[in-house]
Amino acid sequence: MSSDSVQKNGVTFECIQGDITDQHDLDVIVNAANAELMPGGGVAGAIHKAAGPELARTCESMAPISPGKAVITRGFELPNGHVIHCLGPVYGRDEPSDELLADCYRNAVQLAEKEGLESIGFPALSTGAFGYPMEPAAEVAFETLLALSSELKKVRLIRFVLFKDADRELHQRVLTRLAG
Ligand code: AR6
Repeated sequence: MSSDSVQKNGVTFECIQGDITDQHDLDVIVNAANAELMPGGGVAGAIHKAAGPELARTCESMAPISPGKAVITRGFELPNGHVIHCLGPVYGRDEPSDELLADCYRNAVQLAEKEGLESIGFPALSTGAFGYPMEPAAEVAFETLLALSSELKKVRLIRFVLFKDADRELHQRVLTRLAG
């Protein structure tokens, strides 16, 4: 466990620097998907590449999804049993963007909870190609998940996996402030 982890209502929150496709100890990872649930770039490209072509075939029948929504599939060749695909808001286009981003985090964790999964990994949804500024996005993410933590019975670990160390530091700072 990271020394920087935060406990809230029996749920551990942690922020690490790393690659979302390389989280071998997590039951489920979250994809920053596009509406068509197809590979694309960024997180979605990396997840589809690691999962293999069966993931896109499975996703085909579930698409399209709208901003704020989440759907679950198997993980195929990923080290994780499942993937939850979320469509984040495009910043400046899908409004209200903060509520739609909060919906993503809430829907993803509730889906994990419903499936009885204990550990979940998130990338910073919408903060890449979709242009959502990192700090307000982190505030929405942690406000939503910290508030939801008292309702969780199965999910015990929520990990944020940030590509850049500066993004990990920012998330850690926001998490510590909001959890305090
Ligand atoms: N692991 C962890 N974080 C990553 C990784 C990775 N392997 N790769 C990128 N990031 P994005 P979005 C970070 O663009 O903004 C795609 O093309 C990245 O630095 O993946 O929700 C889809 O097809 C950024 O901070 O997701 C969609 O069309 C964050 O993850 C669209 O982009 C999210 O970046 C979705 O855009």
